[in-house]
Amino acid sequence: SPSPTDGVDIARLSTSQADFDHRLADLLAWEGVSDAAVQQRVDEILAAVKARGDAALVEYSNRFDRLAVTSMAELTLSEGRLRQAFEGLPAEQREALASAAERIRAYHERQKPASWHYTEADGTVLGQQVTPLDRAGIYVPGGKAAYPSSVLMNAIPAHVAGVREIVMVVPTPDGILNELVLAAAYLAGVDHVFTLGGAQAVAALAFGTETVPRVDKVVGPGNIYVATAKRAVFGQVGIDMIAGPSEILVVSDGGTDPDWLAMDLFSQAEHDEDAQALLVSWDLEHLQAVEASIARLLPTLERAPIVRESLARRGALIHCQDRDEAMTLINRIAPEHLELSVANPEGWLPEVRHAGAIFMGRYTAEALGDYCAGPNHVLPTSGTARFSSPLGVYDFQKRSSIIHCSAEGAGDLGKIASTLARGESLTAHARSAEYRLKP
Ligand code: HSO
Ligand code: ZN
Repeated sequence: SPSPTDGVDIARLSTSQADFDHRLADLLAWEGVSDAAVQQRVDEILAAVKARGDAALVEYSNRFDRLAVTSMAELTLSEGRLRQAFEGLPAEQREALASAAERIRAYHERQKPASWHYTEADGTVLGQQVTPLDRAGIYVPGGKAAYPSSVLMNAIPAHVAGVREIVMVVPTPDGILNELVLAAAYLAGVDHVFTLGGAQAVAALAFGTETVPRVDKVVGPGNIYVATAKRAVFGQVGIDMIAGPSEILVVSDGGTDPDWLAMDLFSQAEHDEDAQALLVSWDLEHLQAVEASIARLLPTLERAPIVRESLARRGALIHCQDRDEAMTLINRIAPEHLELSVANPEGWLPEVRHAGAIFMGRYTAEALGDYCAGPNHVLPTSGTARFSSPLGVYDFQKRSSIIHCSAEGAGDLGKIASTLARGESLTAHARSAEYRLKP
């Protein structure tokens, strides 16, 4: 396996190690939300907001965000305030945000599914009608993890889907507003913004209060209180997913500049100490070169302490035998982000079965997708790409089945239905179908 380099604490794995399967499993293991004490606190907060509405929101905001407000009016931002935030940005930031929003919009327009129907020979029409949710709620975290890009990624698909009202909540610890977050909300067409956070914000969205409109689905990432609250309200409202820490798997054929790859790994690792950055290659010298780049570049990072911790906790450089073994690893890991830093990424694509987003070739840094390429950056984490997809327009819509029987069709179907209904001893079903049989 690759040799250790001074100063970089990162696991070095090789598929040839006898305990490789175990080590990989340990590395990938991630415990989701399951803390009894948190659960109890969250249940209390949900119950209080349900029972006392706005008054509970004011109390919790004062307590948890260290505010001194007396009414929900002080926790409500006007559309004018959002516009002011947008217009107050330096031109370069305003233009970058606007171009990103435009590209995200264009991409998601393509996702819009069409309603469809078909007509059978006897005139019966069958189909599916797609309709948007009435209201969507977007949770935006405060503080360190307040990402304006995530506001765009959550709100734009909702808007494209045709959602009538988009309600955003964002905490303001110590009363500090994030101008970029507000500007992004303005650009993305958010209708209402409340400066609320934590489980109380999720409760407000899920149950509604005197001021906060009740939504049909709550989306967006948050801390353990937010995640636990989303889990608890699921069923009364929809939720998107419970996101784990961000991850990247880079597969390199040895032909990409090691500095580029080191920085790609850092770009995920700097999100937080539990983020996961993995590199797979069958080229041992190349792995060693990337490791040297990591050692040299890491001290130059603003967030070096977070990156160092993340690489030590959950990072790895993995040596495999060949391309096929790399492909097996991809599908086993089912990464949130997959970078195929190889000569012919198209040749790999048909075999990639599980990945949230696939970044093709040496030039496609994950960072481009995180901000502005167009596809969504809200992606399935922790191996859930095995069964789920990026956040998209389809998450803000639902489908209704359409059945329109002709007289003739009702006759044919009536016979089948009546036979099956009598088999189930449901005679009202049978007679309802039989009324419509041809004489
Ligand atoms: N990589 C993050 C998204 C993000 N990156 C936001 C920067 N800002 C999760 O996919
Ligand atoms: Zn990122």
